[in-house]
Amino acid sequence: MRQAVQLARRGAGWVKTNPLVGAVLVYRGQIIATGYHARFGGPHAERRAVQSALQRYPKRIVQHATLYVTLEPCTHDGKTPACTPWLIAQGIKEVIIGSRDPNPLEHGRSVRWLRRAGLQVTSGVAQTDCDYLIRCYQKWITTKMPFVLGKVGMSIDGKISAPKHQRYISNPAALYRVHQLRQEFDSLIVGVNTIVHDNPRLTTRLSLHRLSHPIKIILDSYLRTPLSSQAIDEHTVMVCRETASRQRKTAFIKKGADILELPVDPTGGRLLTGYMDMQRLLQELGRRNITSVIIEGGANVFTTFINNQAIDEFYIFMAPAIYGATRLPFTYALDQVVQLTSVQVEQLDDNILVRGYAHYSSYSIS
Ligand code: AOF
Ligand code: ZN
Repeated sequence: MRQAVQLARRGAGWVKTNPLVGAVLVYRGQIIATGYHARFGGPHAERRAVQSALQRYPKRIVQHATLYVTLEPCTHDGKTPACTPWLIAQGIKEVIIGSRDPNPLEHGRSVRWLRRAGLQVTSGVAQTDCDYLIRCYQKWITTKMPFVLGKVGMSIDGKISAPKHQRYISNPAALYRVHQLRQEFDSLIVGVNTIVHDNPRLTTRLSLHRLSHPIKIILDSYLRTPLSSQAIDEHTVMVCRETASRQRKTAFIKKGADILELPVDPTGGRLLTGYMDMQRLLQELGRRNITSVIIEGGANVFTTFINNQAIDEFYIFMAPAIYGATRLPFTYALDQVVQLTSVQVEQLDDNILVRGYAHYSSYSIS
């Protein structure tokens, strides 16, 4: 199953809004075929694995092999015909499943169907890894809002802006990891201040290909972003208030960028990003088939999203440096306390990555 998870990752950047899925076919302890979902609208992982085995082995062997698949096979016809009846028709006898499909059209249906047809089915194998693989898909298919990952590069004392002479806080190993994340995610969000101060390109610098460019979303209530910023192109969405200048809106449209206007948050002054409504933003992004987003900062954006309980997972990269009080902190005053769970700690040369799911509770002074 672990091998199937690794295979599934190869679909990253290619399959949205579908899940990443991998499959492995094992006969007498040997892997005889593998498959993964490689492209949106393309054949599913389990079908590719079984088809590739059928091309090379007698049907009898394939039928007595065990199919490992990270996600339960589908039962409905979508862009491709349903896999469950096809697997039954091929005479497969044993299926081992990682995750249940969170798609409301599925969710356990195939397990019941396969069992009724006499197949031996085990589910929940390596489920933590398989669930992690589909966390973005899971959020989007059940809420129609994107999965939100907060990516923070900080010093040991929690500062996210480096002193002038230093270009990057994080080391090359950590930066590589960030570019891998950008390859996997549909979009990223930054605040206008980050654009003004750092003028980042916000591209994935791995020479990996993907089906479509990651969408760069810039939160900029009054469209203060300089038109010459490197991040502005036809893959950029400028998020602003309805009241932002019409002239500026037109200028960004001429540069190929999209404009997304947001109303003011009804809860009022809690929000720092020009009082724009972040829940509305996520709903709007979900409606545009964006299943995942990385929040890249800065402090205003992190604070706003945390106070809205809107970050699902944190990736916090810590560099061995102490910058002191004159540098920008990761957050301003919070009215939520964040606790990370399912925490993983990784050492990346001299940097440390701490990652985990976010759980929120109100800040109360007692
Ligand atoms: C995938 N890849 O390997 C598996 C999926 O429109 P379709 O035919 O591609 O169906 C998409 C649905 O199929 C998806 O939402 C999920 O419920 C199920 N399983 N999807 O893209 C796969 N096994
Ligand atoms: Zn399928």
